[in-house]
Amino acid sequence: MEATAGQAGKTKFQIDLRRYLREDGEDEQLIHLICEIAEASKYIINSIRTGDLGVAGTSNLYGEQQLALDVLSDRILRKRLAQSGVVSNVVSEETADIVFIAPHRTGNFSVAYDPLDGSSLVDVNLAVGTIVSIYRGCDLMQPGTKQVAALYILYGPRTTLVYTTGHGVHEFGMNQLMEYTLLRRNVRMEPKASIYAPGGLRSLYTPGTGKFVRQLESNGVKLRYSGGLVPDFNQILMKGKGVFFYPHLQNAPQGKLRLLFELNPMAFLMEQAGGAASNGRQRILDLVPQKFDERSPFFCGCRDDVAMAEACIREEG
Ligand code: AFP
Repeated sequence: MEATAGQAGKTKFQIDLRRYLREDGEDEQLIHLICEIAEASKYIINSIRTGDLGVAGTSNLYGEQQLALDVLSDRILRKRLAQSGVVSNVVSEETADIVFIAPHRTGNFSVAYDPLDGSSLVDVNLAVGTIVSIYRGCDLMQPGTKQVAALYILYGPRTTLVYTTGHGVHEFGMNQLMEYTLLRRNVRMEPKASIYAPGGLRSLYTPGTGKFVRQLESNGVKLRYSGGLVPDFNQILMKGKGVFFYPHLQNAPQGKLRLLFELNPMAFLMEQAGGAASNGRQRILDLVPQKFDERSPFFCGCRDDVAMAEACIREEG
């Protein structure tokens, strides 16, 4: 059945983000927060598409202070969260120190976010993303199991928003009116990978990770890696058959990726889609953070392959 254009170019089968959240019975304040983050992404898109790609602190030919895109994106998102009226505290990967918005306001949310993950890829026109983790209350040093929502926005050939509130994973696309409308509900992972995304230097892998990669390759699993966590993760999630890892390295036993801003939200999404997320020995979501910019090794994707990684690391480190 052909969808016909309804109000202002929106096809009558397009369900927008706010309506979908409402129909899913979400808390009104959480709906407001998620929609505010979606609104902020429109300004981030604009800064990516038109902004100077210079580094923070330089000035452009008009003498205006030039902001690096990640600094600009951080400001956009932080301002939106501060003005939302439902946020107590925020912490950003850009600053890694907590910003108290309204610490005594009860019944609110606290947000950890990476405003523009992979920002260095913009210069070479590769996809980047915003990653957001949402907790109820004021405490951001909780295990990932306490998240009430997680989402990312992927700025690629299309702009998409993928979220979970603990009731499955749902994908939205930005239409010509810059509204997010439903593309896929209940995205699900299959048990075995067909692609893998290996972060870090292969020469610095430990024997266990090296064994894991050899097993993937012997199973015919193909390498697909862009260097951007959000697009690499999204490819695995949307194809439903893959594993992403940024492992512990010989010179970096905790790997590179950050628990609060990157791993907890991605782990929540992956588990809600039926996949798994581990630090190589235990569930990411069970880790209790000790500091804001804590890092962790990360293996995430099809359950069977994450289990295989854990077995290799158990056997060979
Ligand atoms: P930046 O945000 O500093 O560009 O780093 C992006 C990232 O943290 C994540 O998006 C990638 O998965 C990872 O780095 C890639 O790191 P390598 O370039 O070391 O593989």
